[in-house]
Amino acid sequence: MAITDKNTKHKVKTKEAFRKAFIKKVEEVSGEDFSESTTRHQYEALAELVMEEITAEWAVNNSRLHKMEEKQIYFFSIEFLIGRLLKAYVNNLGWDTMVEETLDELGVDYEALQAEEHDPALGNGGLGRLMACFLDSTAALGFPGHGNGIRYKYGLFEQKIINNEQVEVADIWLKNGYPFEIVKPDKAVVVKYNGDVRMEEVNGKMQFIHENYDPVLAVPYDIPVKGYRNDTVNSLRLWSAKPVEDFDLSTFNQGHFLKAMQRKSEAESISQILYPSDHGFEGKLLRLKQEYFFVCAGLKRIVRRYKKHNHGSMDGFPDKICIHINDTHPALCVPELMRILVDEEGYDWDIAWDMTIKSISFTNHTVLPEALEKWPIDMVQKLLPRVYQIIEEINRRFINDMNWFYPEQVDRNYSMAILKDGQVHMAHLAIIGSHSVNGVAELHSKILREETFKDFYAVFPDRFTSVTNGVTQRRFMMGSNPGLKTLLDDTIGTDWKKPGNMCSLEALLPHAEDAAFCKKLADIKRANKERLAKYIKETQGIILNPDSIFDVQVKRIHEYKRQLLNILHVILTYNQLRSNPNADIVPKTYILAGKAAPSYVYAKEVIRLINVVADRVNNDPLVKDKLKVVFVPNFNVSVAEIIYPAAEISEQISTAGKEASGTGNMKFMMNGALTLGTMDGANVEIAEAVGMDNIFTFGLSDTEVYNYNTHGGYRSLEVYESDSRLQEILGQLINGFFGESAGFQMIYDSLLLHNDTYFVLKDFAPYVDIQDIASNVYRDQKQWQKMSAINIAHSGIFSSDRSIEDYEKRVWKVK
Ligand code: 73E
Repeated sequence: MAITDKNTKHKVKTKEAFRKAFIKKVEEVSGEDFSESTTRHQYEALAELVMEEITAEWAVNNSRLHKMEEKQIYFFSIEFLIGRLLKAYVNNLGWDTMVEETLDELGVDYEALQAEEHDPALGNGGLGRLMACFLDSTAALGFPGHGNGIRYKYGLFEQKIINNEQVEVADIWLKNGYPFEIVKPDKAVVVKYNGDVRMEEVNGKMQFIHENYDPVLAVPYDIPVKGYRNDTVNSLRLWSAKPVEDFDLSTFNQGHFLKAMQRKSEAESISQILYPSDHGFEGKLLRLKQEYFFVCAGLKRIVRRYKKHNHGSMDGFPDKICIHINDTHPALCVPELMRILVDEEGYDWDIAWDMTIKSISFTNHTVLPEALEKWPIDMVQKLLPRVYQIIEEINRRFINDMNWFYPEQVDRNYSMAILKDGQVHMAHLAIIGSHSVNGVAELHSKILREETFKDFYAVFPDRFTSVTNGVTQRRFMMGSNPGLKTLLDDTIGTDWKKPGNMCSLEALLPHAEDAAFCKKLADIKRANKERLAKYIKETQGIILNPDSIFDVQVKRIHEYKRQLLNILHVILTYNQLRSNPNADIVPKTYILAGKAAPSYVYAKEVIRLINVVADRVNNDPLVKDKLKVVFVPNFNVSVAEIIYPAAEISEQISTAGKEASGTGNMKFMMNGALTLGTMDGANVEIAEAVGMDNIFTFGLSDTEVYNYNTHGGYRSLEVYESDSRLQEILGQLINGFFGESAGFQMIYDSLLLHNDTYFVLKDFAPYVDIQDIASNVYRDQKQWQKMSAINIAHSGIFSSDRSIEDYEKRVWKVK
């Protein structure tokens, strides 16, 4: 599928040409002699050069796309957590050596130059980052696949830790402009909200007229997605909301200045801010507006382009277009595509429905009930009157069909309704309106089939499938761990770097026994640990011991992810060291990071606890170099790229059955960290890949958790009463041990009074045991490095290239 079009115009071909072009560009952007230029100017110059090169290829790709020769995939997602792009572009262009050497010769600090790029935080965590990895892999494999989302003015907040607490600061990422987007005002479209729907008979056919609506302009900004060393350049299209007329002149002229201003800011508010909560569903009107905004604008452009190249007809649309919806946030694609086909294109309902289902596929990302979207019916009805009518009709026909086919199952049929209890159930809409529904890891997909959507599975068994998540090795290993990349090249050759070929890393297996190889692997890890230690010293003033084990848990802060279990174990170790300062323990550094949703009070308490414990432990001379705890503020993609390569233990300790997949687990693994985790999400598949000897697993299984939750039988108080370690630790949470004002009653109550929903106490003893086992293995460095090598060797299946190939085979069938 790789694009082989030879029309691509490469501008910069040699190192000498690059050197000249760079100096010239720096002088252009700065208006100064090169010797006077700042890092900012150098960054802007390199960004411009890269964009000039890529846009030349992009134009060729876009003209191919306009011809509609191949089936196109469109990822509809409310989040795209793309991270910094400059280095990724340079690497994908194959410019890395040229750029590194030239900048070095010119005395330019390439790392500092990259740090000038504001890391766009247009996502909360795994769900948004997955889309960015998928875009990278789609382009690397030469598939035509594009993103469609929102260009938030403010990304996810910046996290500061002040007095041990999370403080949120606005993320003004566009402050200095963004060099990698191209605005296309001529491709703006109108999105209609509110108003009335009227029926009118035209030529014997009923037509639906939407009038008195509030129009908002959606303006597209395109970011190129450059494939790894091939000619593919796909697009990420992000929509920005503007008033239809920049200023409502007629209102203004009538003297209503404030009203005119209000209209403008109401329109702009739609793409103002990313909702900062992953998993929590809020039911806010603005969020619903956002969901319809990028769905409506995205579909409009896709349909326009399709019709333009299909003689004005929508026939054959599902053969050329895949609309892939990332969770339920874009589920309005179902009624919106129906509206276009029925109202605008005049198709009969049944034909339109068939086309819609064939076009749309749906990925579910969570089974947490609090994340399942349900909108109040009256809100949808008022904001999207025509779309709502269509949802009603979809629901009516679905229930009719069900009652016809399964007359004896009226209760079950009703439980699957899209409209019930005064709410629109978005997951039901997404399942009913698409031809493919998948979970993001085997275990998660099983839970979808057997629990969450079991009634749907009974009715549509063929619709359900599973595609395990993956991550792009180009960013999270080759780009962020160049030492490891070079070692792998030197050991097994360079073939493993070809897109789609990462499984050939298995050639590494024989070297896992080789002492010389393992020594090199250990040296690389050591260098990466020192790099992270340097970053932490510079940003937080904390000095780490690079001889200690780096044990890392970085991800959003959530009760089900159980950062609490981690920190309770840290307190245990601290207590042990206090009572026996000379205990023979393997020195350990616990590194945690992650943001909590601003309104998630409990998660913020956990952040405070981690920081309070860190303060206490790090300042106690008794523990010396044996124990350190660091909470790294403002975890984002760029910080992640420094942390993963330095990790030795990857903490993946969610309550079994709760983490749909996890993707951090994969990023750690490909950088040689050993997983210490529960049998949850993709951890299960990591265990399968490396074998139980090369992973540290512990804790309740998903079935045990399920049984406790459905049949009862768990009493956290009993666990507490039988474990003196827990009695001491939980006591310290509320008895002033961590300082007069540092009590943690809320956490204490959740564990004992509210019966510990996430089984932290139940899994505590097995967690302590497995931590001890891991520490003991670490004493045998030969064994540890061997396990690390085996993990790297088996990490190929967790490349997002493999995920995309699975989607292609199981869902989109582009070929
Ligand atoms: O397990 C992760 C998964 O690896 C899951 O929790 C996460 O998606 C990742 C990628 O598949 C996720 N995020 C959300 N739901 N699941 C979510 C929900 C609402 C808003 C924002 C994000």
